[in-house]
Amino acid sequence: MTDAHRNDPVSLTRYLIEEQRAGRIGPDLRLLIEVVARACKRISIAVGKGALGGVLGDAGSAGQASINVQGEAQKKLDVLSNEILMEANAWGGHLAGLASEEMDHSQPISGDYPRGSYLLLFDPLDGSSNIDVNVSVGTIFSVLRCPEGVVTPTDADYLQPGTAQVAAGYCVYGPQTTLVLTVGNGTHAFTLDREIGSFTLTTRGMRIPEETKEFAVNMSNQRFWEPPMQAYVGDLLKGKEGPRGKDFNMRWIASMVADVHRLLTRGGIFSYPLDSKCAPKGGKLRLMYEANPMSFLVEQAGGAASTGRQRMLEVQPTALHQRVPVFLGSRHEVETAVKYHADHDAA
Ligand code: AHM
Ligand code: MG
Repeated sequence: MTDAHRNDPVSLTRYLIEEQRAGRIGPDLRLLIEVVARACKRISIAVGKGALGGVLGDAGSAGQASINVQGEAQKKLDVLSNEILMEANAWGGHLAGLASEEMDHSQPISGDYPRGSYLLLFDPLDGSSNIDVNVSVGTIFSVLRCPEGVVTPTDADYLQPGTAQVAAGYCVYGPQTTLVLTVGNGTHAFTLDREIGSFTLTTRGMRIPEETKEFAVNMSNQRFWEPPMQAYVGDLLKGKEGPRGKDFNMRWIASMVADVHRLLTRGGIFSYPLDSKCAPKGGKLRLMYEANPMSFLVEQAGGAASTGRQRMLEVQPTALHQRVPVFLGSRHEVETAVKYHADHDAA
């Protein structure tokens, strides 16, 4: 590269080509990420139109909201975002199958198209309770390898721990549309330049500060938490006068993508712990297309991610829509939360 071009803007395409030239990704993975990014642009446009696009409100017909496999009412934009991602990824030949928060089971790529060697999992529009009130929402995705020799993948082929991910990312639809991506070589942010319709690298190598004074949790669940979580947050709230010796600030957007984007930008701890309401399901957030991709991004930015009792990326999944407790963000703060759990369990 000549000096004249050293400071040129780096598009997502150029970033991916450079990763390919360096031997860190192959052409199929490059295509896969480009296709997901293109779908995110379409979702961003639909989200941005809001009421003008007729996309607000619940999906369903005759006054009956449609319900997804999780037992949650689907929004029109949940359904539309799922369709956009499904259609975009159907025909490129880079995937063997897809799985989504909005679909009961994974789907192999149709026999009408060539089948590739990757599996894509996604939450097409996370935080969808925020859509109608014009607060940031986002898409989360995770990429795995299809096991060797498998031609028509089933749900069981997706049950790989987070350490097996080859790429992960999210796209946040906020005041800016930002795609945050890792292919295992750092975590990088690309902002959508709406005038030219292209993602441009705006932060190379995001780093999460190890220490923080900010936490994110839904405090309304406090009385349902386990004792170690009660103790941990209780000590945060005691501030300077308490054992932590500093005052903490709290933020809760109720869109995991937006909350995680904040901690990747300026540090913090995000948690959705086990509580007595979600305990029968194992937690609130989904392991395979929420917790794992976010944990990969956070670890690649120098942070930590845990269930409170185990490194998130080492959890062996047992079901496609499995739920887990989540603690992720600034390394020392996550380690502190984990210690409260360990001390409680040891006692
Ligand atoms: P969703 O995938 O159905 O949108 O649910 C996940 C969301 C996360 O984005 C967010 O962190 C959490 O649910 C908010 O939960 P709560 O409404 O309990 O605060
Ligand atoms: Mg979600």
